[in-house]
Amino acid sequence: ALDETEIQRLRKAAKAADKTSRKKVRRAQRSLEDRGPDDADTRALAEAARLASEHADKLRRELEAAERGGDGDRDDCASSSYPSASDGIGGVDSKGPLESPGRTPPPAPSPREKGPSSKGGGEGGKGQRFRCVDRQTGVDLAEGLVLHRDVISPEEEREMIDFVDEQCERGRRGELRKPTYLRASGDRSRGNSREAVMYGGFFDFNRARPGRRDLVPPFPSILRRLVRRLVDELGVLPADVRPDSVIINRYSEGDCIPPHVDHQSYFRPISTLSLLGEEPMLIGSRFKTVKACKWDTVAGMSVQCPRRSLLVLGGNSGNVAKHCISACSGPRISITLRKQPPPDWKPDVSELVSGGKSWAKTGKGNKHNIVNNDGEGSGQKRLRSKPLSGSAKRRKKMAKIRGKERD
Ligand SMILES: O=C(O)CCC(=O)C(=O)O
Repeated sequence: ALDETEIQRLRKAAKAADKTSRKKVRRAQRSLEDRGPDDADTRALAEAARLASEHADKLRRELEAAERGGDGDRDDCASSSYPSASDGIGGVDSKGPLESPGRTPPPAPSPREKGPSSKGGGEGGKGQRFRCVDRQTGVDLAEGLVLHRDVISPEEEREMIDFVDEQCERGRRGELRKPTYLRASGDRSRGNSREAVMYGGFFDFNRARPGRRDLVPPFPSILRRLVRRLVDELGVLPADVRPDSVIINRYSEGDCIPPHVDHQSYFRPISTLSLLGEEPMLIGSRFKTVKACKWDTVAGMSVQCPRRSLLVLGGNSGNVAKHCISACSGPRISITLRKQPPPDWKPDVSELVSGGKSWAKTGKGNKHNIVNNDGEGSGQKRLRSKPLSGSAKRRKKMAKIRGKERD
């Protein structure tokens, strides 16, 4: 295992390599736009970008292994670097000059995964892919995981941040129809003040599954534009899994989202766009809690989510592996896009029973640390036999009194 000084050195080197790699990718991308894919300079710059990106990935993996205490090969985890210059806005086709020779073949679609997109992204070969074989099960937890950098421009990111800030501000003032805006609160989320805004369909945090669609507003134009960009223009999300619901999470420093798998009724892939801050997402099958709001993978890997990048979780990464974000080092916004089950979808009866029971037993059925404050909003009876806390009892009593006064 490396000592702290060596880890520091590695951290610095990894950061510098990442910066260099991005610079080279940007130069290659500019050359691609200005001079075209067949130009000799473009090809040279693309090759330089590919090498720099490979080097940065290697250092990042070494750092991750060192930070985990030197047993980096506990699971067989790696990222295969795809040519980032062909990624994102203005990118070339995956068969273009920036193709990396040693890339891994695209994985076979999982049963829940819809067919390949013609332009790439989820299946077609663009973006950065990963591999992380759980030694115990032999399952590649990262199959179907793809990172696409720079899917929006810095200006577009600014516009989205302003939009989210405005919505959160309105939510805090109680101006958004409940339960569009939710904020983590109460015991279960101590130290976690993540805010969430939803469009297109309600996600019932208490039961960790989709709720009624009409409880929250449809996509505003800025999100419709985003979906058009990702599906129609870049093809990084498949057209037949066009997202129709979104949860925007606004994290402050120290906020987190615990390990969870998205409800099985959502179509895969799901995807998450990172804005404002760069944080790692942990993806794995077994986690250990280091302290409140901080996890480490026992079987899994950490994927850095740069600003303006889209992390696509399809295949095993969306269906089998759990994902989480440990306490953020600063503010971060994520826009998680999902295609909901059909409007007539109902949870399985077994899920209703066991979901309710397990929640009552463990008191932590809410994997996301956010408590619905929709009151009667969800239209579904709350499956809860856990004794109410003092403040909940008082709230219930006050609601009863108010109800009587209204009568
Ligand atoms: O913030 C993220 O990137 C992940 C969000 C997420 O996992 C969720 O909303 O379920």
